Amino acid sequence: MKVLLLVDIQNDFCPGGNLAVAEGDQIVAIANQLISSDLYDLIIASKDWHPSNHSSFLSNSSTGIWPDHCIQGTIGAEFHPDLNTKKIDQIILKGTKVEIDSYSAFFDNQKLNQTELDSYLKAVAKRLQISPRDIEISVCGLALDYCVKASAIDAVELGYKTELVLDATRAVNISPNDDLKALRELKAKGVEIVESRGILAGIQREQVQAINLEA
Ligand code: VGL
Ligand code: ZN
Repeated sequence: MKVLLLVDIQNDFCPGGNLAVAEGDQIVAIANQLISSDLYDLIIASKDWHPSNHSSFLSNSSTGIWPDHCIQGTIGAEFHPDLNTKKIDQIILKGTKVEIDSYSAFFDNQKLNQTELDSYLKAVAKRLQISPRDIEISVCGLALDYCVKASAIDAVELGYKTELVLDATRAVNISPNDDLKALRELKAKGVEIVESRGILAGIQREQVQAINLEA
């Protein structure tokens, strides 16, 4: 079965937001194509969802490194307004604990706690009597060098077949080559790097064949 994981496609990570990622909004149209492709059995979206006193904020803590962002209930924490949210089956909130940050949609940064995502997917696998390896997760969203990377690495380490949709992600790039570093790390961990047109062409080919068979 195929799962689409949309990581943190929220206003604060898009141009104009409090932790804006360059061109972050340009992934929305691609994410929407994937969402409406009918290729996915399950569509899951994570939200960075911080309390206003979160320790990852420069404003709150000497160890904080980020501007205030994705504060629970604010516009900045909402999905980008153009994202097609109608087909999202499950929303995973992360970064909700004051003391600890959570880049991954699966675990916090110290792996002390997990979100409900892994147990949810494992329950689905059990119900379908398939192994985690038969669950294929396509990961896209923001930002490549933080939450997308962490989510994809956890996915592959938890035993899911995992791919990153390269044109449906953008990096913060605090250092110029953080995006390339992230891609290298993902590849080394066994995450496949793909483009949306390859994914979408797959279904187009299948549709063409089906039409030919009917003729
Ligand atoms: C993110 C930094 C802080 C992300 C979240 O979604 O990539 N990055 N919080
Ligand atoms: Zn955050």
